[in-house]
Amino acid sequence: MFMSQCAKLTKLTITTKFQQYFVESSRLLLSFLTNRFVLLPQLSLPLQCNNMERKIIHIDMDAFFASVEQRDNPELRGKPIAIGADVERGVVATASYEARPFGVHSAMSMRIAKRRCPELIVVPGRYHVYKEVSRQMHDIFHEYTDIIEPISLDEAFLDVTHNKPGIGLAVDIAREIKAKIKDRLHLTASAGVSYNKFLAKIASDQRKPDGLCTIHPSRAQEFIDALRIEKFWLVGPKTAQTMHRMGIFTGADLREVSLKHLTDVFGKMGPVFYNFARGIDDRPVVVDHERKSMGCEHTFEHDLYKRGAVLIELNNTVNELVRRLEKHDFEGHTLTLKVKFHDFRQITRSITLDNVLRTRDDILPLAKQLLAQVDYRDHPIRLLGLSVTKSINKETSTTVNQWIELEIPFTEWQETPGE
Ligand code: DCP
Ligand code: MG
Repeated sequence: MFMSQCAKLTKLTITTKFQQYFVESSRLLLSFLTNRFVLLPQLSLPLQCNNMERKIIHIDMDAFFASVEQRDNPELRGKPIAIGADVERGVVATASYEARPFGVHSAMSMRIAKRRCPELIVVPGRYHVYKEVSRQMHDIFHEYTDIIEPISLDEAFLDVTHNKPGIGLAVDIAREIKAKIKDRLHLTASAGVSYNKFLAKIASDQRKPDGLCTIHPSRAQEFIDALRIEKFWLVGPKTAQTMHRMGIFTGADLREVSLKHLTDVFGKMGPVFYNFARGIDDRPVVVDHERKSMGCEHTFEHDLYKRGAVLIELNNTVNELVRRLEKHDFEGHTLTLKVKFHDFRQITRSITLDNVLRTRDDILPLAKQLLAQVDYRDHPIRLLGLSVTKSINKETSTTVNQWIELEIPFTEWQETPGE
């Protein structure tokens, strides 16, 4: 009953004193009676229910690709290894825990990784194997729930509020899942347990590797207050820098900032951060969350107009795109280049092929072809983006291998959570 009351309140636009009084009394009453709504935002803001009834688990495998390689090749065990191509422009997909103290990590150039760790063993990736392991992990998850949202090959959210074996405590399910992954797959996973996705995701990262961490509703606010802002989901290095400039270093600092201020600075992410600081994240665990496109984009510090510089950035963008495609096991048939010029004018160019686009060799030559269609001599480039789209829009596409111009919603490309 209180939940539905609260849902109604969410829709209220509070304009009169009477309404304010009514809402404030309801808030206090709800809070008093149920002790569940203590985190409701202040009156002047859109009210949101903080549903603490759900039981969410986030599972994230430890050093996934590297652990699979060490499992399958005993000679690699206990050694610093990096997965990726050992070529001039190779990039580290992931590093074993033995390599990490040297400062070797995902997305780093292999050249730098080898400089940091001269003993590093570079192992080429075997994606079909990782995909199979991922499938086996999902078989284990399905023993508990069918409400599973995969985030990448090695990561997923599970809603176990109503679970198949009827286990009361989510932490017991997480413990069982970890044990089954160890017994059957000979790999370790870390698990986070809480009442929403935001907190479960943070929890799984707390005690890596082989970790298990629960954030109980009664301790959530205390936990978030102490959390460093870099650890917040969706706070990447750039956002963290901006927050530092605003004097925000912890969750407690973030909670001090008004919704208006956060929205002014971070746009539509403002309310998200505002709610995260209060432990509020009512997004459901979404089954069959089928991605239609994946991409990445970069805004440059200085606008680019020299061909050499543009090509280098295009190459970097391709590398990053390929890493994302690998991580999420995603492939498609359409490649789209987005260019934003110094005057914020934006164009997109796309090409669609019969064969799938997945590797650097598939994508780089096409990206160069698309760039050749763009005249930037008198219009320096502010931003470059590339995306791969799964299915082609039959109405806008022309025949295979022909240029098409598409309006792709590039904002959809932003990576999720901590990726
Ligand atoms: N991956 C990738 N490129 C990246 C990041 C990751 O190809 N930039 C791949 C390799 C990882 C896998 O995705 O093994 C899972 O990514 P995670 O971020 O979960 O990293 P790991 O599982 O390797 O390590 P951790 O123990 O920190 O989760
Ligand atoms: Mg992982």
